[in-house]
Amino acid sequence: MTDQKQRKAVKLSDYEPPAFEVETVDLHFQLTEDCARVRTRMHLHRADGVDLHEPLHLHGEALELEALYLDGQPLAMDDFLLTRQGLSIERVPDRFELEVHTLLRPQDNTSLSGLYRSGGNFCTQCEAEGFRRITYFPDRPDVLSRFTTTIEADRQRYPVLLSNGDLVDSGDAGEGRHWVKWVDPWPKPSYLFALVAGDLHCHQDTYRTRSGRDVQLEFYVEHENANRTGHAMESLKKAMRWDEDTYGLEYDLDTYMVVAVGDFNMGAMENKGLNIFNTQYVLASPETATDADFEAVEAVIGHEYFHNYTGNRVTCRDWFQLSLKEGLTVFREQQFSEDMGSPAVQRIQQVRLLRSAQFPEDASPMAHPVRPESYVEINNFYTATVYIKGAEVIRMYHTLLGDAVFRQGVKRYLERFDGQAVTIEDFRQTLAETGGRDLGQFGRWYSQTGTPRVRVRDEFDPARGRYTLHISQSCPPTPDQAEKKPFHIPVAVGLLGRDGQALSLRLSGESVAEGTTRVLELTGSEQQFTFEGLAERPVPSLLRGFSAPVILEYDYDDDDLAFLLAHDNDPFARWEAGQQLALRVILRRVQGQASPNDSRQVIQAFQQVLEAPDLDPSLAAEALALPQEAYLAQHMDPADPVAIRAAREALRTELAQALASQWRDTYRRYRPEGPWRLDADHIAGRRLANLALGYLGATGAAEDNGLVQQQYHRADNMTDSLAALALLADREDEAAVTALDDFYQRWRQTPLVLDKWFRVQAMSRHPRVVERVQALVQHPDFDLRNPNRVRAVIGAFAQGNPAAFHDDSGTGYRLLAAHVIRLDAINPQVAARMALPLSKWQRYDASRQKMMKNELQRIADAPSLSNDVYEVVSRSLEATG
Ligand code: B3K
Ligand code: ZN
Repeated sequence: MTDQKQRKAVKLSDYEPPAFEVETVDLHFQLTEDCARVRTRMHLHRADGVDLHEPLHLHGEALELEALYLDGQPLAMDDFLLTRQGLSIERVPDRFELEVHTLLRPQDNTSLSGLYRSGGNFCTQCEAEGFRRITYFPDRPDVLSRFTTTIEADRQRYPVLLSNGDLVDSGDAGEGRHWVKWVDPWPKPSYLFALVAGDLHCHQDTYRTRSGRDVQLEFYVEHENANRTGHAMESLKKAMRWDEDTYGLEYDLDTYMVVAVGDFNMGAMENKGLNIFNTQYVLASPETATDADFEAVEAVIGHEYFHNYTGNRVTCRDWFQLSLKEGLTVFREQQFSEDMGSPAVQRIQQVRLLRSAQFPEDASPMAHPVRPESYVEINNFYTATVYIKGAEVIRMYHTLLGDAVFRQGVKRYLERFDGQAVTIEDFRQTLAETGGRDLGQFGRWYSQTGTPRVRVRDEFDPARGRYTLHISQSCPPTPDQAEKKPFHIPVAVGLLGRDGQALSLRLSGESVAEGTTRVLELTGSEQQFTFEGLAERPVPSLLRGFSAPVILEYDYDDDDLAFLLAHDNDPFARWEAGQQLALRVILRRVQGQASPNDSRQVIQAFQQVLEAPDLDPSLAAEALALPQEAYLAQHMDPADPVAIRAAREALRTELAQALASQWRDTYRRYRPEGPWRLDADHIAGRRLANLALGYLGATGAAEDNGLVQQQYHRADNMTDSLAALALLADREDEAAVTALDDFYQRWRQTPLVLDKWFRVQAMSRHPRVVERVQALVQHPDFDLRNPNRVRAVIGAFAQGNPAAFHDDSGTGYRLLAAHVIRLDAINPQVAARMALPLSKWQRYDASRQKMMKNELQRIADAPSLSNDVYEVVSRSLEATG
């Protein structure tokens, strides 16, 4: 099935520094309708200490080589070796100039890596290894060069020609063509190179940095989207201010450009001075974007901006260090979002995502450490583990060192390694030095795979007023590692008195009690921590703020959880208590062990949240949402997604009916009055009102069904319209058909909104949803070449609708496999991502396992499989049950 040579794994342990440095790269692009010609002139020298006989290796893929000159002399075919992966020249001087002429076909590039076309424009995506699809080059992050880029194209079709850095010159090229020249003063690795050519609208503004420099801000979008960039622009200014205020980091070029394209493999890309974004994270207007979309735009704009230091000024030595830039930048993005909104709500959402996306990855054949040790295709390692577990690991540094020392450490890291390509150890070393602490053991968070379990047992000695927590840790074996050593785990705890008051904490050996939250450091496999001066047995509040990415085990009884939900002074822990209570009740139901008292307790707890005098609507909306199906499934072995759906829906219906009048009151009370506004009050109001509407959609009462329809037809914004549409999409009645038709007719010309139409249907609880998805992939607007559309249908179905995807018939699996095979021929990166739900086969019963493995095998047997999909399916099939 495979050509072994092509499938060779790259290993961290094989790292060698580059043999040649590239000082300058001068690129010349000639863009035409059927091809692009690229002339690259570069100055290279042999790195210090590298042997004279060491040949020069350049990466290159999917290129036609037209000419090659060394110090001005043309090289003949037998002067070099050309393969499908690159080009080598046996003998080169210590210092020389190389000129490479390549021909590429961006029109046919459906992989969306390298230079490609989107919506009639040209754009690039070079991370991780796309630059080698533009020219022959040492395409690795530890080769940093100064780039100059000249672009020549038809003036009318492509009035806007952009690249990194500053525009230094431009002119007429005759025959209706023009050219521009860009110089980037900052040395950078090739993965940060970018080029855009198109007919685009530009939204301009300026930002004055705190040192008084004016930076031009420019957002480029297709003309019909001209009025949808306001929010992205404001978000950028906020991000720039925030990075100055928080980390003392000021932007370092005169222009910051963002281009939005409709065909993009991920969210966005931090190319130096010229970010390229998926339209999804730039365009936002009240009619087309939900509140969640607005928040996501702000977060992703921030994320890419923050990369300018954490990623661009200091980059990664090799791709195994990916989390060095991604974990840190996600953490900075999280801090930014916390500062712009509600820290508690943000934290809850982060943890929800970690549990639904990263924990399952850790439990799958694709499990890998935050710093992986080997890969076949690096694009498969832009994962939840590298990104969001990576951010959790950074957050633990922050917790252990404290905010001030952490920020000082990050500053020192950025100064010390400015302009260099470094490692995860370099970062840890700098933090350890700054904090005067040994963080050696902490390094295991990067090298060991899996989600640790932290088990807590407690005892109270009433005679001495002493309360002891016995905390132990373990980490299950993963396909890559059988045994794990103890992690360094910060466990934030608080104690509550029986009256609900948070107690001041005094640990044994301390003379005064201090604070109501303490961070206990667990470094051994088992430790104990004793608190003194307690009049009665407290209720422990454990892992406050989710201080470590672990699974916590403590035998709370249902009353404790209800008590914590009502009283805990840590908002995250309060939310968590409610989730744990609901989780148990749902699981007992799945196992047929539910007692009527179970739902009564959840109903009471929810009622208390709804009727609390100091209700915070956005926190309440989190507390009143039942745990996600993906999270519930982790607590069942084997997982039964169909039973989980049924049990969860049954509890939802009970809550809906028992609290119907409260939901109606809440809906009326919190639904914002007057025209749409994007402020905290309105957003929180919409969130809680729409949550209430969700329950009302489940009461079965005609009055409530009518309310859903009414909201759909009267909404003046996408948040309300989509919330109602999603509820209607679960139904089979006439009203549902009318609303879906109406939405389609209204938005068929607006791709991002049409994605929502596809997504709500693919994720619906409609009884014949599988048939519906089969129809959606036949729809004339479904397009395998557009990643957003693929994610909206295939991704939403396979990842976001577990009960339907795991339908007993196996239809969901077959549908996915067939599309992965077709998509692989078009876009391997996205195909590999879509295949991931099948990789989790071990979590299900024997019959599902068999069907899932059959589909994996069918994919594996497909001719000319990409490395991307090959790596996912082969690892999945190698795993044992
Ligand atoms: N650094 C890019 C991700 C590139 C993914 C390549 N397959 C976006 C980001 O994390 O900011
Ligand atoms: Zn990033």
